[in-house]
This record gives sequence, C-alpha cells and structure tokens, in this order.
Amino acid sequence: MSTLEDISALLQKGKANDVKANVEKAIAEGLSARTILEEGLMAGMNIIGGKFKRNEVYVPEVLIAARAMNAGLVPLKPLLVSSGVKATGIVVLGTVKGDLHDIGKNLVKMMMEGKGLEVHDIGVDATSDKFVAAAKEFNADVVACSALLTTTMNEMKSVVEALRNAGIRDKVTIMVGGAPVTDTFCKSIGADLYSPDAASAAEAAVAACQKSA
Ligand code: B1M
Repeated sequence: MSTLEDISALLQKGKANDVKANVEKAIAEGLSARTILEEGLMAGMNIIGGKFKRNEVYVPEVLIAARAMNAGLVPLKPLLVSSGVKATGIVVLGTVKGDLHDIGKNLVKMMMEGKGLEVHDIGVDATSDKFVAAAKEFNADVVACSALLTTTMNEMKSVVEALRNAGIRDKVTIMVGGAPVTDTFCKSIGADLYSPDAASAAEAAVAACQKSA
C-alpha cells in the first residue's frame, strides 16, 4: 500500500498517532500538502462518510476518525498555509446553529490565518446573535459561516438577516461554505460569496478585505 492509502486506512480505523506519523512520512517522501490532504485524509473521511450514511458505522467510529483527521492535520498545517506577503483583515468564522461539524471550519481558519488574516473562531452551534455580537466586537470585515447539514444550512439566512437587523449588513462581506452549500444557495439567501473549499475561501476573504480597506 502507498503512504496515502495507509493514511486513508488508518484514519478509517481512528488510529490518530499512526495517521500523524504517516502524514509526516508522506511529507518526507515529497508529496504535496494538498495531495496528502485530498488523497489521504479526506479520501479516508469520505469512505467513513459513505459507511456512516449506509449505517455500516456509527457516531463513535466517525468521532474517532475525526480525531485522527485532526491529528493528521497538525504536521500539515505549516505546509498548507502559504507564506509571502501577509494580508490584513478581520474575519469572524463559525459553524452555524444546530451544526457540530468543525473539521472543514478549522481548515478554513488555518488557511485564512496562513494568509495573515485575523480570524475569530466562534466555534460550532453558533447562533446568528453570536455572529452579530462577534462581528461588532471585533469590527469584522468578513463574516464566514460553515454548515455541513442540509438541515442547518438555512441558519445562514438567519445570520444574513440578523446582520441586516443589527444595521451592519453593508459593513461586512458574508461568506458561506460547507458540503451542501452552493453558489445558487448563497445568492438565494443574500450572502456575498460562496467558496467550495478552504483554500479558495481564504483567497476570497483576502480579496474581500482588500476591497473594504
Ligand atoms: Co456528520 N454528517 N453528522 N458527523 N459527518 C455528514 C456531513 C454526512 C454527509 C454523512 C452522511 O450521511 N454521508 C451527513 C449530512 C447529510 C446532509 O445533511 N446532507 C451527516 C449527518 C447526517 C450527521 C448527523 C445528523 C448524524 C446523526 O447523529 N444521526 C450528526 C449531526 C450532528 C450535528 O451537527 N448536529 C452528525 C455528526 C457527526 C460527528 C459529530 C460524528 C462528526 C463531526 C465531528 C467534527 O466535525 N468534529 C461527523 C462527521 C465527521 C461527518 C463526515 C463523515 C465528515 C465531515 C468532515 O469533517 N469532512 C460527513 C460525511 C462526509 O463529508 N463525507 C458527515 C472533512 C472536511 C475537511 O470536509 O467539512 O466538507 P468539509 O469541509 C470542506 C468544504 O465543505 C469546505 O472546505 C473544506 C475543504 O477544504 N468548507 C468551507 C467547509 N466550511 C466552509 C466554509 C467556507 C468555505 C468552505 O466559507 C465560510
């Protein structure tokens, strides 16, 4: 088996230390951070996701796989974040109310910080009031919402409305993302930007902050 296949298989078994060690091995073999992320870690997580859907594994197995994924991200972090000229800008980032998925959000945070943005992570299950309060407190340029469930993505609309009701809608760029979210959905709820992955979310946030500077 290749190191990438080992990473995927070990992640599925929830072997956090072994996943981390094999990510380090893949880095030493010269594989790119993006390849390790997409073809090792995320490939394994997608297999777990499919089994979860078919009731072949349950929440505890998925949780230990998620813990293994987080362990594998540790050595990848310095490579995923780009170097070079640092951007400036303030982002409030969270997973919306009712939603506990945070791996994608954490990747978005990692990539944004790598680009020099100041990211205030308000965590998971974040209410629209919490987004508004943080946007005001930190004088945010960008409010970024993540959702992984079709049942929680509509909470993003509540965030847009809450920012409007608080009178700060036009002061912030509202970004949305997460597996069930699309550009069409983004437009339909009156948000500004949809990004399909963490790297493009970071690039879009930098561009938005430069525009508002
Ligand atoms: Co849940 N889960 N889960 N889960 N889970 C999914 C999402 C699901 C697709 C599994 C499935 O059925 N195949 C399904 C959702 C179905 C749907 O609504 N369409 C599902 C379900 C149903 C549930 C529960 C309801 C199950 C239950 O209890 N019956 C429950 C809900 C709990 C809740 O949130 N209230 C639940 C629970 C859990 C765990 C807690 C066990 C665990 C989460 C642990 C954690 O996050 N700390 C978990 C996991 C791990 C998954 C899967 C397997 C993996 C998600 C993940 O981390 N992917 C997932 C199946 C799958 O995705 N294959 C599944 C890796 C991550 C890097 O990708 O988060 O998509 P992702 O992030 C991507 C992009 O989406 C994007 O960037 C990242 C890549 O660069 N992105 C953004 C994310 N946020 C962004 C924001 C942006 C821009 C881009 O801008 C702001």
